[in-house]
Formats: sequence, C-alpha cells, structure tokens
Amino acid sequence: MRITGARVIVTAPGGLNFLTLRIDTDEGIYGLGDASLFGREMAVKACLEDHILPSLIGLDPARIEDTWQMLYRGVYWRRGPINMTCIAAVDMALWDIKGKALNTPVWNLLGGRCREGVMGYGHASGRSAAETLENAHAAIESGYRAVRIQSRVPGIEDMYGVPRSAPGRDSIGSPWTEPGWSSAKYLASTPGLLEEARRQLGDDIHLLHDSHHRLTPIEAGWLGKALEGVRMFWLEDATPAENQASFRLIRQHTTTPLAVGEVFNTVYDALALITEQLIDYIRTSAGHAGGITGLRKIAAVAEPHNVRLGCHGAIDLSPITVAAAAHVGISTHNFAVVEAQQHFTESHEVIPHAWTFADGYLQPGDAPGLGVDIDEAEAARYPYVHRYAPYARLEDGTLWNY
Ligand code: KDG
Ligand code: MG
Repeated sequence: MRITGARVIVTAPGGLNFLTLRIDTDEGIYGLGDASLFGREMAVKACLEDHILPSLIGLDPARIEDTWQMLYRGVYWRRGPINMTCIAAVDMALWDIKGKALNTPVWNLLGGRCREGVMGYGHASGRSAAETLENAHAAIESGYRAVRIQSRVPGIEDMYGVPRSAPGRDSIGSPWTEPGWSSAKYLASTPGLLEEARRQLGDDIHLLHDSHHRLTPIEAGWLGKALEGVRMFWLEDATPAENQASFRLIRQHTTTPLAVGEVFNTVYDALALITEQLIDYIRTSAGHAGGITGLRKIAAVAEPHNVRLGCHGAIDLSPITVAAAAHVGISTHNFAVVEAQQHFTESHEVIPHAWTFADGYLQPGDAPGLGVDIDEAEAARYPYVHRYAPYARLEDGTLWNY
C-alpha cells in the first residue's frame, strides 16, 4: 500500500475550529487524524500543507514508527506545539489506516483491552458555589464518577472555567482580556468550595480541580496542603511547568495528587516530572503530543514511575482525539482517566464516531481503525473562525498566565 494524497479539512462546528487530516492510499483506504490547535490552527495547516504532506506521498502507510521518527528526528527542528500537532495528525491517520487494512480496531493492535471502559471526568462549573454544586449533582446523576469542580471566585468577574459575566462576550476576532485575577481571592475561596463538594457529593465521587497555571509554586503548595482533607483525585496545572523544578517545591509541601501537561508535546517536557515522581498524572493528549505513538512513548516512561495518564479532552480537541484516547485508554495499563467534556451536537454530526460515552465511561467501539469519519458536506457548513484564548491580567493590569 502507498500514500497517494493528503489534505487538511477545516471546519468550526459550534464555533470551535477543528482541523482534520485525511490521508488517502492507492487501495482506497483512508485515515483521519486531528490537527486542531486552539488559536494557532492556521500555522498547523500551513506546516502540514507546505512542509509535511508532500513528503508523505509514495510512503508505505504501515510504517508508522518510521514515519513518526522521520517527522521528529528527520526535520532537525524538534518538538513544539505546531510540529507535534502535525505529527499527531499524521500518526493518528496512519493508525486508522492500519486498523482498517487489518479490519480490526486500533485498540486491538495496541495490545487489546486491559479494562472494561475508560473513566471520563465531567465538568461542573458556575458563577457561585451553589450553582457549581448543583451542576455537579446533575453530572453525577447523568453517570459521571469523576467531576471537575470550578466556581467563579467572589470579586473576580471573569476567569477560566466558569460561565462568563456577559454571555455574548467572546474571543472571536481578537484576543480579549480577563482583568482582575487575584490569587489571594482564589486561595481564600477554593478550599471551602471543594470541602463543600466533598461533603455534598460523598466519598465515592472523584473530585478534580484545574488552577489553569495561575499560581506560583509556593501558592500551589499551600493550596495542595489546604485540600488534603478533601482527598482530591487531582489538582491540575497548579503552576506553569516550563521549569519542571517548580514541582519539587509543590511536592515538598503537599500530598494532594498533581496533574499537569496539557500544553506539553513530548515526553521530554515531562521527563523530570515523571522520573522524579513529582506528579501523579500526565495530561498530554494524542492530539498535541505526537499522536498515538507519542502518547505510548509517554505512557511507557511513566509506568515504572507510578505516573498515570489523564488525557486532556476539552472540546477544542476534536472527536478524533477522543477516539485516540479511547483506543489508547482501553489498552494501556497506566491510563487513569480522560477529560470527557461533552462536544457540541454539531461536532458529532461533522465527525461521526464509533466511540460512545455512557455511565461515566468511554468505549472505543469495535469499528476497524479509529472508528471515525468526517462528513465533508456538513463540515463545509461551518467555516473557520478567528478565535483565541483571553489574556489574563492581575488587578494592577500585569499580564498573567492564562
Ligand atoms: O485550548 C485550551 C483549552 O483546551 C484548555 O484551556 C482547557 O485547561 C483546559 C482543560 O483542562 O480542559
Ligand atoms: Mg486544564
């Protein structure tokens, strides 16, 4: 079999941009991969179209590892979100082709099932603690066993992870600003929120929380310590991790489990975090960390260090990345959980899939390959939109981590 063509399909169902790579072969089998990268979509498209896709024509699609290494080692410029998202898309499409060619789901090629389902965590958020907890009860009633709890901090109008003050306000067109971040206010209210969540939701529900890079390492240590009585499943992205040593400081101060890595692209971004056991969960997704092959390399390093995978799965990652997480998750021993934020209805219509999510668990399905497709007529109904994450600023106007 040979690769005969490859192209990128851009669509924004529900207003979120998805880039889908389709690789065609001379045997009529095609594979799909997710190349979505929120806020930098067109850079990925250009990198694929101008630099990567021409080099794939004529290659044997069965040589997944060799192609991965060609695109990683072979190009001299390694790592980085744009490059690794491109590699991810190619890699997923090649696994999809291999599964279809062998008429078996990708999870079967990865070693077969090692669990009955992949636990997914839902989101519960609100502009008050009461609203957040009401939504958490609803998430549990809908079947979730694990829930991420985020509530607006009193005194901060707009912040990550909670409904906005003015629903019409959006990040379409140009970046917008979320002013007034205060770590002091956040630290004053967050332990109480999670204590109340534990009290109301009981001991059987896994509780998660995302600090979204807002804290300094010592503040993160304080928060982790304050949350110890809650027995969190994890505290996510407590501080930025470019400097992996930051997590040594947090670890010295708390036994609250730590998760990080949705912005990481390779195992090297997390090597010290994993080998020194500074974290408990690595959050890299197939979509942003070199595909199924990239994720497997991370899982292999993490396993002997008791670090488990807890993949990023926000709705700006397409249902194809969810499929990859389902196939890796069902077949990888140290896979713990996947973020299972529910996609818009339009996203499911544009990218139909064999995976299902019910009673808190993701199932990859039995379709050959990744079990995903793209309806190009539907996709064409949702043209690309310029869209960005907001800029966070402190109360004095200083730019802060988003
Ligand atoms: O594009 C960035 C989002 O996917 C990210 O901000 C969401 O932090 C996030 C999460 O945990 O889902
Ligand atoms: Mg996050």
